[in-house]
Amino acid sequence: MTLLNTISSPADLRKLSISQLPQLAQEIRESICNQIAKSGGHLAPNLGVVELTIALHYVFDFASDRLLFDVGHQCYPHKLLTGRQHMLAGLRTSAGMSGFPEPRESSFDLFSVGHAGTAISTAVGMARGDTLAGEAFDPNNKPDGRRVVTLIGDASIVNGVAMEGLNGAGMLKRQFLVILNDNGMSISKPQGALAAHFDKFRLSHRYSEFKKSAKELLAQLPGGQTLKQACHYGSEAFKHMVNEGAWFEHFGLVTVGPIDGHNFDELIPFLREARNFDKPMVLHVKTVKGKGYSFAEKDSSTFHSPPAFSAVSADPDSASVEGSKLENEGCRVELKRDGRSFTSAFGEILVDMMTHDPKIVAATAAMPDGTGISKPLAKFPERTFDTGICESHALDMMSGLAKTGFKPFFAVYSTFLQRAFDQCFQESALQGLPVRLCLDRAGLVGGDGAVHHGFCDIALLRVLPGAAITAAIDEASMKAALEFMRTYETGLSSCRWPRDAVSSKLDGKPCPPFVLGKARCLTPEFDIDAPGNNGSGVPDVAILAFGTTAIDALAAAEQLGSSDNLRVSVYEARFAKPVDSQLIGRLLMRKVPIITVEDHSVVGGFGAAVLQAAQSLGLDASQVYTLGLPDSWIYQDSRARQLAQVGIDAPGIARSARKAAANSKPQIEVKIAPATTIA
Ligand SMILES: Cc1ncc(C[n+]2csc(CCOP(=O)(O)OP(=O)(O)O)c2C)c(N)n1
Repeated sequence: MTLLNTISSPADLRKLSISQLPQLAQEIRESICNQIAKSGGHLAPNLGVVELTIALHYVFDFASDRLLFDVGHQCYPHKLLTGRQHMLAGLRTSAGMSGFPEPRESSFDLFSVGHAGTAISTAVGMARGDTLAGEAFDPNNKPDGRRVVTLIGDASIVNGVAMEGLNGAGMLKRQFLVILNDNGMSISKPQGALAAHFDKFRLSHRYSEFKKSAKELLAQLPGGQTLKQACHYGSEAFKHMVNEGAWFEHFGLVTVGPIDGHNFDELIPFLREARNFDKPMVLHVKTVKGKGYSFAEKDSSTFHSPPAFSAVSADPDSASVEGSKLENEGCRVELKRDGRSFTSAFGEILVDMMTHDPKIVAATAAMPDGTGISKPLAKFPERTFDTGICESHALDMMSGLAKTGFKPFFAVYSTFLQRAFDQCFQESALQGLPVRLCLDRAGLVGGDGAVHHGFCDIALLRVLPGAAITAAIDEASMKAALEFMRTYETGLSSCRWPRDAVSSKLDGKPCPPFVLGKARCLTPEFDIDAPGNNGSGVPDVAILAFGTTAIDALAAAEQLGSSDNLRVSVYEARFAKPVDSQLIGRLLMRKVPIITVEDHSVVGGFGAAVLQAAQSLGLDASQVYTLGLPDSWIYQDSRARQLAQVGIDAPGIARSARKAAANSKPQIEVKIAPATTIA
């Protein structure tokens, strides 16, 4: 029986002695490491906060106190301590635990989160709520009242939303603890002036002196004395513990530390004092990202959120060393990857474009590897920018670059573009400035689940006058779309692609250039626009697919052709704005039912645009069927299972096409209007 097995709630943890906690930390690390090796998941961030999380649950009672995680990718130890060990084996699948805080799983998780910067503000809200409800901790009147703690990383705290949170936190007149988990890393190297400031601070003598003397200083505190009392009495100990002049003090937050986040003998006494401090405070904790697993410590970027991996012996003759420890001398780690990703293809295409066009500039907001921008960053460092977790700033900066005549490409996950929507509207679209958005992880993202799906970028961008919204279906079409965007100078443009491998299905087939508002037929035998096609090639159903669902639609069409003898035409829609109204008009006038498919919400997406086009053409919009993400949340699972769940994989599209063909009105002879007469 391990110590971890004895813990079904934090109350069990508090029965352990402090001297048992290092062993518990070791067991938690091993469980997490072994699981992530099988399923993938956030490794380095979780290994770095094991002691900190144990100490927090040891000192606070989060059955009543409030614990809010920022980003939330470091919540695995918390989940293991709050009754969810049995869910670890199903990590990031529908059968197990989400990789982010998830209130559906446990009342110990207060918000579903995955976007950086939010925790301080939600914590301020809960602190204010608890105070209004008379439930807040008050040293004199309610010593058992609720405390509020928020845990945020050094790269997330520079985010504008976090700054707004700090600005609000400094106004609180009650206990409020912000723990700054400073590991000196974002996913890759943190960016910006504040990161440089933290960096200097870490290396200062003050820190090491402080570390040496922290225990001694604590010992000087008279027994049972709180920080507040210490402050009041102005003891020497407190003066040393408080980092006077710290940056956060300007927000009105007392700043303490930094302290060693892996040392229980420091953490627990500090947290006990902080627990009773009745003013807003930042406790600066220094941790090592990936702590305890040498591969992750040495390369915390790769091991931030690796896919499944195995540790194999460097000596090919010896057996695999996969096992509980995952770490034997001389072994190396192999990550399990599935083929060439869109991300990788994008990085190479952009480097090529930048080589030929010196006006192109590129940016990422803290995701150089995740978006493929690390390639241009290495080749063209003077024209490629990493803004840190500052999406709004990045978009505005790109608008500024566009204003000075450059051609900005901003690579961002679809889900994080949401942070910069206002800037898309005002600084780019309204000015007619051509900022190009390269949207990675658009659509269902798999294991990261609801907090990361790129489900609404089309809906957001469609409302912006002048925007050109495209999607890629494979590497060739990505290249063509990006080239179109390079020359689209009149407004904002975007191209989206999923977290997936690029398909090779159309390799070797010519990929025509993107022309504004024009779809491409992928099934020439049933192309309604084919010259001389006056009936024989008219399909039973047309599938207009936006993005990679076109590849699945092709598979569905092939299947329906052989199993049901149905003639299905498939179009790579290419543009969600403007949609190909002429094509829509010609199909509907011939009574060909249209199925739209997109890896995006059906609300406000590509299908909605097709419906609107049909309606404004005065045609029968009831023959347009929209497939996409339903108006409900999709939780963590593999991307393939998520696509099947919502019916936009090949079998799902085939089912819908069969139904649409069965429902369609009998074909009647109609006079086809020449394409040019359709508005
Ligand atoms: C708004 C937003 N942009 C980007 C990300 C992607 N992201 C996830 S974790 C992370 C780095 C966070 O660094 P830090 O806060 O220091 O925590 P650590 O991972 O080092 O523990 C980034 C950029 C995000 N979650 N939210």
